[in-house]
Amino acid sequence: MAMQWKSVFLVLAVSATAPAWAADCAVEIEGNDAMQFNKPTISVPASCKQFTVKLKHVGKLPKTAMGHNWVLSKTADLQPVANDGIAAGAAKDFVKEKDARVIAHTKVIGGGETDSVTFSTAALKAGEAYSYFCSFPGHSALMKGTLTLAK
Ligand SMILES: [Cu+2]
Repeated sequence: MAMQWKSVFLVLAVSATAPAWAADCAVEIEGNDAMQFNKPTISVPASCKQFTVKLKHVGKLPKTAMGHNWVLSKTADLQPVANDGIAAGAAKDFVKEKDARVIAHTKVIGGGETDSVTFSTAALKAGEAYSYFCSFPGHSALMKGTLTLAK
């Protein structure tokens, strides 16, 4: 009997620390060994002050061979940001240092690893076209999607 009451208390405690709105202000996206993301679009609810993207590499290859990151910019900036990222190199996670065009980015991860990034939605405008992509050399042609600020 005592054990049951403890379980009830634990459930209540966990619920209290995870408000219902949190699920809508976060998304998980997977990258794999076939150089693919598992989502073509991400919609950010306008009610979120902050938004979290959790990147999970579900493959097995190391980050030196099949590394993935998640980089967000305006769609018009995707190619130049990706080009500058390649020039920046692996030590900088293939993102140019202090690149103002980059709204948010994770680090580069390998198979079995995860990383996440939280950014302020104040950086996003309704009606603007945003794209996310992997800036590992050669990946952005396949690994990309669109992000929009929803109503
Ligand atoms: Cu990649």
